[in-house]
Amino acid sequence: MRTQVGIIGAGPAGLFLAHLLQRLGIGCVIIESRSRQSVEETVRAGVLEHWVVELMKDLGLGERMLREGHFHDGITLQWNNQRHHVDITGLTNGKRVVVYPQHEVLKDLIAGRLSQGGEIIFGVGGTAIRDLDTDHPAIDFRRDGTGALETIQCDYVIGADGFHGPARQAIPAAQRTEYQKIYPFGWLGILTKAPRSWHELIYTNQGDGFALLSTRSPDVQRMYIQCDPADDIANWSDARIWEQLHARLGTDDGWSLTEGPIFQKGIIPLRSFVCEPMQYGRLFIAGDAAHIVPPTGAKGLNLAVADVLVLSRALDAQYKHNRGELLNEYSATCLRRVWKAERFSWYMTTMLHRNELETGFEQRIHFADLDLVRTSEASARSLAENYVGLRFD
Ligand code: RFL
Ligand code: PHB
Repeated sequence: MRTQVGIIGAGPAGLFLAHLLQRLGIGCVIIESRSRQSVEETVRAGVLEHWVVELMKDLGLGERMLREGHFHDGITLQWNNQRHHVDITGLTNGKRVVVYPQHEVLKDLIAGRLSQGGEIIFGVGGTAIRDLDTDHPAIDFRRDGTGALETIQCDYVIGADGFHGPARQAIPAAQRTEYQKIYPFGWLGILTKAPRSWHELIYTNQGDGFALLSTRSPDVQRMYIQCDPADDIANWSDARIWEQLHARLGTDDGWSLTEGPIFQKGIIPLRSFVCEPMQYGRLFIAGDAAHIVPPTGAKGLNLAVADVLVLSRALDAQYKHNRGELLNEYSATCLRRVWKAERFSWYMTTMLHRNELETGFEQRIHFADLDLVRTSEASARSLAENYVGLRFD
């Protein structure tokens, strides 16, 4: 099989890239190790930055998001039983974020790609990348995991295969530097069939620490609490989860959280990670393959889309004008935005979680940071600009 760009992974990075390349008239093939159903059902991110919403519309993929997404013009921060509204829209010249789940975005991207005749090969196994330091790199794979060995010959290989995929490892260890921070807490996330309890997302640091109240639809809500990342979900009965949510989200003014049946729950660890550079020869890595942020800043999916927007422009310059500078600068260009998202996600995470390894001094500094957002417009504006999505530089 021969194509211009071979993409590994049908997550947000791979699928957005395929749409961007299609619009530019550049050919590509995506291979994905999971089934279409698994990709479309995995519950992950929730918040789309302002410009990602615009991009979905530009690509002709925004119709369902505009209908079913929840447009938010602010977020609520909470500590000491008090709530504080951060006026994101007022602080960013009218920008808003949209709560529209990642798997719904993926459904729209997959349906759009297939209806345009684009190829996505689901359920592959044995993905291997080779000849990256030549001008004819290749990806080997087996259809359905066990079929005959097939090869995609291409000009460029894109590793959009997430944190555990093989692409990053294909950069020789001596040529990459990895930066990592593992947090001593994880998130326990639930989906519950209940009506909305509040009109916007609430991020709180109260009682035993962090909780997040988010939404999925008028009658399904998404909530998270910090917990021990090594804990077993079996230790968390529904009653214990609700007790913690009430304690961390409770206020003094009579507000109450509406409970409902919990139909999904799980624990994820939190980490920050960056691989530099994001390129080796003809391999370009994008999204979680190159970097991870803790979800507190709602940046992971958005950062994956930012990488492939930069990449699509660089590939366009190469194919249309035979100019390789943008491809050569791909890693440096992306990493400027990546590190700012890493900083913001770390800031939100440290400010909003109880970390038993920290001193009382550090814990109090985090509450000062929260109070600064309440009392300083400059501090609130900085948070708002980062949350809604920084401009591209
Ligand atoms: P993905 O989504 O992991 O997709 C990679 C795809 O590659 C496939 N793959 C392979 N395919 C072929 N051959 C192989 N050898 C392969 N190995 C792997 C995988 O099956 C997979 O389908 O990476 P991508 O595209 O870079 O996208 C990144 C985002 O998914 C991720 O950053 C976000 O989900 C993070 N995140 C959030 N991001 C936000 O922007 N806003 C949020 O509100 C937000 N909330 C979250 C989150 C992540 C969470 N979890 C579960 C980690 C909330 C949570 C709880
Ligand atoms: C979500 O709704 O899943 C969500 C929202 C905001 C975050 C992280 C996750 O920061």
